[in-house]
Parts: sequence; structure tokens; C-alpha cells
Amino acid sequence: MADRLTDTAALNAGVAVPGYDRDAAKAGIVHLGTGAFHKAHEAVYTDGAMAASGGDWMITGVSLRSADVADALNPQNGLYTLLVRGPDGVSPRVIGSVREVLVAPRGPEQVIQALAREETKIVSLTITEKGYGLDPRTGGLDRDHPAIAADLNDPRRTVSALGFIVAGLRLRMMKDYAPFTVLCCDNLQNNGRVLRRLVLEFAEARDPKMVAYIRDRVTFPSTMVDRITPASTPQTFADVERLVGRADLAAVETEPFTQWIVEDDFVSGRPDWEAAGAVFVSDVAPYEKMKLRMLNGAHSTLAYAGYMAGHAHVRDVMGDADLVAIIGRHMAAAAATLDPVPGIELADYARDLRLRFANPAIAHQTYQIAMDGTQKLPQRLLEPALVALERGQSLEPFAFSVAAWMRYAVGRRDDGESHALRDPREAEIGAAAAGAGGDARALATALFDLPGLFPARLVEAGGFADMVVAKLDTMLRQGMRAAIAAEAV
Ligand code: CS2
Repeated sequence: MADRLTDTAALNAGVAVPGYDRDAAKAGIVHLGTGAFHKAHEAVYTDGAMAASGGDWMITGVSLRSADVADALNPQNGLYTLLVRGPDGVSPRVIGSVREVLVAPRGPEQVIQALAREETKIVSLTITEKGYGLDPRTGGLDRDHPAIAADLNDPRRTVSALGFIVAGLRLRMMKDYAPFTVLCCDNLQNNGRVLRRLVLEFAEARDPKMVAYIRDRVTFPSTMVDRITPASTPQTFADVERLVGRADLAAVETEPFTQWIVEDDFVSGRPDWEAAGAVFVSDVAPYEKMKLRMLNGAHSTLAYAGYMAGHAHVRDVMGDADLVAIIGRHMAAAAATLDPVPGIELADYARDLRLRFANPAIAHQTYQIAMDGTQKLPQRLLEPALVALERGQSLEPFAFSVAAWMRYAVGRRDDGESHALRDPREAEIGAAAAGAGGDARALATALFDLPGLFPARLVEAGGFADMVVAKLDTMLRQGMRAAIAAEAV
């Protein structure tokens, strides 16, 4: 094995390296959830912003659970390679914006101290949909969420993202420091506003004297984030070692496309992210809806149907003409639920999405996208289905997606291979599926009845439930391939 990437001296020719003095810049951002997506997105914009305009915007990463990222990145002084894989080749770039990664379970106090440092101006998050403690029934705080419940029951030890944010703000308030901006970078609709409500409800329950401070002084801009970033594989590490000339255990790979649309509402300043291509707008909602419904909605659809039909990767799905037709139909149906999006032609957006999905250089697993379905369905598929219902559009595309998720939720493929759902509600889903005994109507009814998941208005109106049952019946009796073929005609 080559020497480890710990500095940028003597790398192979052509490898891009950070264009600023990493040691001179202070950390202005604390990021909760330093995974592959953050490393391929915000950290890259921040690296570009510091190269263009400087500033004290180094990132202190935090892992809320596992130590893997910290153990790979810290011995490399926070440096890692971003491998951009396009249809025409790969290009490596060393990213320098991450200073270090803290592991919350190893030292929760250290995380709170980082949040409370005067120079921390922004706290950003990519903790996935299930990390927030959002109760889909109310849009507010789920006090039974394991990490939230733990923090509310034992204030001496913090485990949840909300708990850390409130604890950090509390120290800042006591020290009379300026607040920080809280920047949600997860695929939730109205992500800033949703997070604001959760933080306020958490503060109310845990530390009511914080409420006015947060309400009056902290901002929560909404953002639309986009970059397809599969989990790193042994191939990622082998390619990076060959191209960079060093071993890099923290390397990530991603596609060429990247997009970040952000509301410009930062209380304590921000990096010059537009120098790196971010777009600042006053209202992110139209872009968020477009991305969640057209990209993520199509992704979830192709992940469930594709995985169950034996396609391991998104690019394999894009080689299946029937599924391509279904994806095209889905994107058109999702687009029809949207109001005009400033500056974007939705048909062009859909065409570009299909090209991105088909990128032959990216091995994005359908099984990776399939995880956490209960956390993803609402904003990706059920919200737009409700709009389609209101607008009198066909519900068939959405019914197919839901049926495919239900078929996936059985946990066994047509070839008899079984899989874990990897969903926080896996136990409830398993009980519902077991009780249904392979009958489509019984299964669909049990899953429709999961508390807080499916809007009653959708299940009760417009024949939606019957459509789902009919499609699920074909999937269960004739197999996913036959159901796909029937749908694509
Ligand atoms: C995917 C997203 O895993 C998933 O659920 O749909 O991670 C998707 O790749 C990103 O949102 C693209 O920006």
C-alpha cells in the first residue's frame, strides 16, 4: 500500500489540491453527520469558497454515532479525495475544508464546546430523514424517537442532533456570543422551517428559557441539495490510490452534477459559496419540491421496482426499457404536480435526470436508495400524489410506486432471496406483512394503517387504494418483472 494521504506534497500530476492556507483558516462551521454526501457536497462548496475568497470556514465534522469516518479522516489531517466519475472519465480532487471529525458518543462535551466556540457561525446537518425526530402526524417533535427521548429523559448526556444544537446555543446565550445559523441539508420539504419547529419544540420541552432566544435570534434557511453520491467501495479506494499516488481511506466518489440552492438568511455570515456554484434565492420551496418529487420520487420508484426485479444498480435499471418508460412516466406525473420553477424547464430537468441516472461510471445501489422508505415516501411520493388527486391527474404512477414499496416491504424477492428493510419502522412493517399472509389487499390495508404514514385523504379517495391493491396483487402473484411489463405498456 502507498503512503497515506496526510498532506498534498508530491501527489501524482494533475490532482487538484486545496487552493488556500488550511492551517491559517479557523473553523467557522460545525457539521453534524459527516458522511459521504456532505463530503461530496457542502465540504466541496466550502473548499471552493475558501479558494476563491478565503475566510475562516474550515469545518469541524461530527459523527453522531459511528467512529468510522473520524477514524479514516483524522489520521489524514482531514484531507480526502473526491473522485468525480463521469461518462467520459474520472478526475480526482483533494478537498481540504474539513479540519477534523469528532465522534459524539466518545465525547459529547467536546461537541457542545465546538458548537459554543465564538468562531462557530454555522451549524449544518446531513443526518438523514430519520435523524430529526419528526412526527409525520403533526409535523412536530416525536418525543418517542429514541435519541430525542434519551435526551429529554437524561439531560446529563446528549445524543440527538437537536439536543446538541440546543445545548450549544444555551452556552452561547450564557456567554453572550452571537448565535449561529442552523442549515439543514437533508431531503425534507421545507427543511429549514421543519427543523426550526423541531428545535423550538425540543427547547420548550428541555430548556424553556431557550425558546425566545432561538425564536428571535437563530435563523434556519431552507436548502435544496443535490449530488448523487453512492457509498464508497473497494473500487473507490483502489482507483484513488492509483490516481492520487497515496492511500486514502476517506475517499468518496460522486457524479459530475452538483446543485445547491439556499435561502440567504445567515445570522453570522457565511462562506462565499456562490463562488463555488451555489445559488442563493429568497424562496427555495419550488426547487425543493421539484427535486424531491422528480429526482427522489423517481429514485425511490426505481429502487423498489428495480431491486425487486433483480437490478443491483440504478444504471442497470436504466438499461431496462420497461423501467425507463415507467421512470419517464413518473417524472412527467411528478412535474405535473409542480407550479412553475423559476429558470427551469421541467422537461429538460427530467431529461437530465435520466442521463444522470444512466451514468455508466456510477454504481449506485438500488438497495441503498431503498432504505428508510417510511421516512422518504411522504415528501417524495405521497405529497405529490395528493396534489395529483386535487388536480384531477392520474394516480396510477404514484400507486405503482407505493405498491412497489409494499412489495419490497415483504422482505423477500421473487427469487426467494430475503433482505432486511433497513427502516426505523421495520418491526411494525414486519408484523403487518406477516399478518397479511401474502394477500395483496390484507397487506396493503395493514400498511395503509401504519400510524402517520399514508394521508387518509389519499387512501380514501379517487380509487387510489384499489389501484395499489391491483398492482400489488400482480407483483405478488406474477412477480415484479411481470408487473413492470404490465405497467410499461
Ligand atoms: C437517494 C438520494 O438514497 C436516496 O434516497 O434518492 O440520496 C439521492 O441520491 C440524492 O438526494 C441526490 O441528490
